[in-house]
Amino acid sequence: MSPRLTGDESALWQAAARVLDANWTGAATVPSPGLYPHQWSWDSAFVAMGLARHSRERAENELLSLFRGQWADGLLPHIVFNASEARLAYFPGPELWRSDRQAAGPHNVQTSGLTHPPLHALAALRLHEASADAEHSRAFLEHIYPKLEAQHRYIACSRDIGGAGLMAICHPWESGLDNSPAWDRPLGALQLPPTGYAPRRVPRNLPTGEDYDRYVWLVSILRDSGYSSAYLRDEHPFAVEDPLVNATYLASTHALADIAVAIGRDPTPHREAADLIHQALLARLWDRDTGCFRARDLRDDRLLPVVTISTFGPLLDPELPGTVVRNLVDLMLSARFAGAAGYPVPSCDIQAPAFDRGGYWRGPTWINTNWLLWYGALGHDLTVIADLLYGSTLRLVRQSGFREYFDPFDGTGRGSHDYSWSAALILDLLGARRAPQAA
Ligand code: 2M8
Repeated sequence: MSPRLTGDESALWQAAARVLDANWTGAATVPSPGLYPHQWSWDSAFVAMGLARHSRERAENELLSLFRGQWADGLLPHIVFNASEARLAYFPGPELWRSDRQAAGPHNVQTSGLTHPPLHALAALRLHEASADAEHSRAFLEHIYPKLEAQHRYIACSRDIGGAGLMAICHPWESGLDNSPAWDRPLGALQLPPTGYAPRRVPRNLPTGEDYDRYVWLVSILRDSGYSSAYLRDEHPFAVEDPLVNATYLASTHALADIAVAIGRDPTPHREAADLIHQALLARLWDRDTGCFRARDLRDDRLLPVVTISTFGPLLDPELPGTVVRNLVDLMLSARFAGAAGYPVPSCDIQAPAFDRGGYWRGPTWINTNWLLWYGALGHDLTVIADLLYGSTLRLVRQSGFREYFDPFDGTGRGSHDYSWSAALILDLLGARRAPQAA
């Protein structure tokens, strides 16, 4: 394979790098300047992986800026607010979360009180793998390792609500797949008091109204508990184990073990934790009857009915049994997903009643989920699947630009323009095949 980019790939590379340069605030990268003007957690993990191939220094700063918001108990918040942005630039802003009034909240920065899929150890490891300066890279790993360990300790201590080793999310926003139809049932079961919690008009298009009331109410009761782990475990009405979230948790736990090896620490505790997550994914979220992974609602101990893009997350598990891998590949290629979508992979089963080709996380194709499946497929030597995902992802941005999400049938771009993770992950995809080194 040629180490050089083709002319067309170079143009794409430069366009992606321009998006990241424009979205850089001096300390971190905003997902999109108009719609999301602060720092989001899993966005920054994806962005750091792209920056690793463009500007190594910024890649490190991206992660360190995010960890400035880490709470004393290890919680890595899903939003770190940029104080220089207008108070109303994004709803909900710091006033909903009140992190500055929490004993464990960080001192110099305001944050949300939820977390996000924990991809950060994997991002740190990929920075290391893409680095040309081994000594500098190891020093960075030494610096970030305790922060990553604290993040994973928080998840193990406060989010293993089901008691089997998996991470529970306590709000749809924690999944990153905010409006996924998978959450319709647990959200619908909430008994909201008769008050409107969210403004009727939020400064964005989707989702609005009733969804937002439920989202904001969930935050307010969590905040009123003081973000207490005991409250989360025993009382909070939304607690779900999601396959994609747990697959990122597993991939990052393996990455923590690899980082430990790289800096001369003992990887054993992380390998043991990874084994527990691997076992629990299969025991609790694999639905043998229908051959797919589903999210489990911990409040009624049932698997949720809708099959979404999350079902493919466990491809990130290097030890996933061959029969399970084959089931997932068949499902991915079937008319429920890639087989009927010109621009795979749709974020929801096309044949599900809730599928909506333009609905936020309810059907469109996203670059980050394509990237996760591509990365997982490579781990299982599924080169045909990896090539399909690589090609269809590049085709989306060539046709429609670095949009937030895309129509899975005709590739039309939707949501914000110049979206950071869409650009960053294109750099990573191109770089993985024909890497120019980061500056
Ligand atoms: C979306 O989530 C935020 C809430 O956190 C929102 O809807 O306002 C999701 O797409 C999420 O995955 C993403 O991290 C965030 C910023 O890009 O936007």
